[in-house]
Amino acid sequence: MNNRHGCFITLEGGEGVGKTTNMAYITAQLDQAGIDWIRTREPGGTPLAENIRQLLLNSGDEKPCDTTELLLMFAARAQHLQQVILPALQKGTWVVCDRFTDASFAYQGGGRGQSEQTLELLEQLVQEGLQPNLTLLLDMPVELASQRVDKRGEVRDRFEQEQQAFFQRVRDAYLQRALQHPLRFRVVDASLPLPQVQQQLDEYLQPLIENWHYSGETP
Ligand code: Z5A
Repeated sequence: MNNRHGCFITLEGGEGVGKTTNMAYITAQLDQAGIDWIRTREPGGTPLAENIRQLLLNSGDEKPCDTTELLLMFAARAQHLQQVILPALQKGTWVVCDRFTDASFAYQGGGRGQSEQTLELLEQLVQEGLQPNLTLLLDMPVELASQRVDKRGEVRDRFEQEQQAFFQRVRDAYLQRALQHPLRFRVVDASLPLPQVQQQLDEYLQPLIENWHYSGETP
């Protein structure tokens, strides 16, 4: 039984920046390093939270108002934290999560205009101070990311149907978050070919892995 807490890694970025694609690369690196990990996502990660995800992404005729959307995001997060993330970290398992609270600051804050104070209040209520050890922000111009989503050819969900100006505000809010939290955030140029994106991910991931192996400390 491991008596150390696992590391909590989050992947962030606008639509189509390559979070799903690169998640597999990150977990392969953890496998290579002999680290136990789970992969999860937000909104979602438990049966209840996945139901909330469905309400959020495909709400049908009744569109949630902005406050409903915000509260549902944090309701799903509270469940996900209690049921999945915290138990895993406490067992010494690393958690790699596709989006977390920075997405709420970017989408509900930057995108929809919810105030930073409201977001911070909910963050404190739900997380009680817990923060990721490392947040990898995949960043690229909005237009290029949108072209990648188009190429994928899937039906667009409620968020993906937003206009370019919305995604530009989301991108700006993410970059602002990275400036506000320089110790935790690493910004990755996601517009580059995949091998070069993964080279950057390695640069940020390996120190965390080495630190875990050699010092026995979670930074
Ligand atoms: N949301 C929110 O509002 N508030 C919150 O608090 C949270 C979430 C947690 C669902 O998220 C929505 O919830 C999200 C924000 C909101 N909506 N949006 N937009 P999601 O993560 O499930 O949905 P998503 O952001 O739309 O993810 P995605 O569309 O699956 O994109 P991705 O995972 O970042 O990209 P990908 O599928 O890995 O890559 C896109 C395509 O590009 C694909 O065909 C790849 O093969 C290709 N690709 C990837 N990397 C490259 C490189 N380097 N070169 C060339 N092509 C590449």
